[in-house]
Amino acid sequence: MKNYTFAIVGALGNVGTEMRNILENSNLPIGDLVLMDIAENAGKKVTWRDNEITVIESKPEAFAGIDLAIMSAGGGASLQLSPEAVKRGCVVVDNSTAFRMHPDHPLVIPEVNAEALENHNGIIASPNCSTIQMLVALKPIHEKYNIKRVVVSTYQAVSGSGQAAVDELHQQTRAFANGEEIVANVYPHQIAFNALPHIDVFMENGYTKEEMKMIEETAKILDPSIKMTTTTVRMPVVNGHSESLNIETENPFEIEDIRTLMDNADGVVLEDEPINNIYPLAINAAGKDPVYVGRIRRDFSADNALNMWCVSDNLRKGAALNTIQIAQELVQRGLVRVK
Ligand code: 3JN
Repeated sequence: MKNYTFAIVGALGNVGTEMRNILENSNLPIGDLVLMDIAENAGKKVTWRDNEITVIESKPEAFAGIDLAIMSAGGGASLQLSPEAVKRGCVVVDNSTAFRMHPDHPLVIPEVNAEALENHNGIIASPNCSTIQMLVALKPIHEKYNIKRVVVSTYQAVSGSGQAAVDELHQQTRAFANGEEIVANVYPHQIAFNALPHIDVFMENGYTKEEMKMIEETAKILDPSIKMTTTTVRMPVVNGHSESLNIETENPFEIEDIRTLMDNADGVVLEDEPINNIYPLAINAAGKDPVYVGRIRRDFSADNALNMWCVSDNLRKGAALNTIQIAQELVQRGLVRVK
């Protein structure tokens, strides 16, 4: 098999670091790995598979000779750099909002809609972390029972806001324990010992942008006829997003069959023995690949309805791992080429 030159853009960020870790043990045919980041980080050295790699600045010319770039550099950088990369023959898998809702670019979760990759134009978008874990769990239920409506509440980890937020949670927790003043910089309020119903900016319709991302991305990836409402909440958890999903289907189901579906679903691990205190937990999901599902039970307040609890590492399946799985699909399907 041909060996490809890969690049990670945003290689020193939270997600870029996960990308490097995952690629270290992947079986992707990587000839060379190029690491790019902002100008201030150029020249830094990183060890990868026993080699020392010098980080270079992410700029248009840097993409010459690269076959596939996985990018987690933020929406602005991606908007500017991705078309330049494609011009130079590089396929881009992008983790930001920049191209997610653009009709020309596929938005892909390999377990859900890998076939959307077939007609890519050089740029493939990876969804928001909260969308990814939810749709990995919803896809098998939708296929068999036709989902009509979903009510979602998220409990999101601070790592979704970057390393500064992780540091702030630790700092505030220490300050609290020491009886010192608590200072909030990253969020508008204290995050330690609190829950903030506010992720990303507020929109005119009263939803946050994070909430609207989940709704719009679900329509593009799974089915625009699914009705959905969302509340996204930031929790004092370092890593691992949790979600409460209330699901109504068109067709009647046995709850035991939902459990079987989840047990057999691609990318899902069922953890559902409440009698033994076994259900998905963020602290157990952190550092792992699967989407964990549990607390599956009938919602007696509506016809054909159920509740479940869904947890995954937001930096792995929610970001780095999904982009790398997309890269794997592209390699397997012979799609590492720009038309
Ligand atoms: O807050 C979270 O838990 C998820 C954060 C997502 C995020 C944060 C900054 C920029 C995104 C995203 O992936 O939707 C972006 C972006 O893509 O622009």
